[in-house]
Amino acid sequence: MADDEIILSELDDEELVLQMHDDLYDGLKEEIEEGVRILLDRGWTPYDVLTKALVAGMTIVGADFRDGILFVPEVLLAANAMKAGMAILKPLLAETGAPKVGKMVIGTVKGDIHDIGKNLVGMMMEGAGFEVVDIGINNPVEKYLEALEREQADILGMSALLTTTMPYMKVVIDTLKEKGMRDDYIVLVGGAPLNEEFGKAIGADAYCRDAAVAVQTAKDFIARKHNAMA
Ligand code: B1M
Repeated sequence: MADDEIILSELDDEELVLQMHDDLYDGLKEEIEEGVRILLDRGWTPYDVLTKALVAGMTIVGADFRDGILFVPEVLLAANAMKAGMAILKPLLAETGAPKVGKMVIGTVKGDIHDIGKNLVGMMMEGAGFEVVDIGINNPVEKYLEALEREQADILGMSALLTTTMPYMKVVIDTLKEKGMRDDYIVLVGGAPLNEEFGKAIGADAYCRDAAVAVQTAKDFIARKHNAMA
């Protein structure tokens, strides 16, 4: 072992989180997995590990990607390391044993292959007791419609990370309207380039800034639906 090799388990929490940001930046999958396990062993909640170590690290990657310091291959490695960390957290976040409160079909829109945020939303929704059917990335309107009908879903969740793909959400909502299906579903949208105004303009029920907001919004809408039915 080299003298200067960092032993993750010897770092205190703050140092370890900073080191994990660096490791995520460098796409070091095994180190990220180890870091996640250490924080969990130290009593961190899965949610704190997710937000403070992984999501915060990915924000740094995003800024440097935007500024041309990182390029697609490096960002892919970082995304891969992030996914490995998320895979450890997923069962823990889902471990509520709560009865299913509703069903959501979620997917990234046509032309868009970003899926980390969508996966995170799916995980958090499952953790909150929702049944989640993830239809993946690059979804044309037909795939959303088919999944919604097949799954008898309560909620449609759409994700878009590109300014060029976010307008496609309106295509999906307009198609639901044309087919007289719009009122059958709660439509929630999210993704970094969206905002509240955009959500309203395209006719979604709500824009969700992050996964925690998505969970709370979904719960609120399901409660309203149940009250209306009662
Ligand atoms: Co892409 N990319 N990317 N990328 N990428 C962005 C989005 C970009 C902002 C980077 C930048 O320039 N700063 C930029 C878009 C610019 C724009 O549109 N104006 C960009 C670009 C340009 C591109 C390419 C075009 C690059 C190229 O090829 N030249 C290309 C597009 C390919 C395509 O889709 N057709 C591309 C490719 C890639 C990679 C493949 C390398 C990789 C994706 C890997 C993967 O997802 N499997 C990648 C990544 C990782 C990013 C950044 C760095 C990080 C995205 C991410 O995962 N964030 C991103 C920069 C950034 O966003 N800062 C960037 C972490 C994630 C947890 O956050 O996805 O926002 P986010 O999700 C949040 C909320 O938004 C919300 O909750 C989540 C959790 O809190 N949310 C929802 C998201 N979806 C929701 C759905 C809901 C509710 C809430 O439904 C109910």
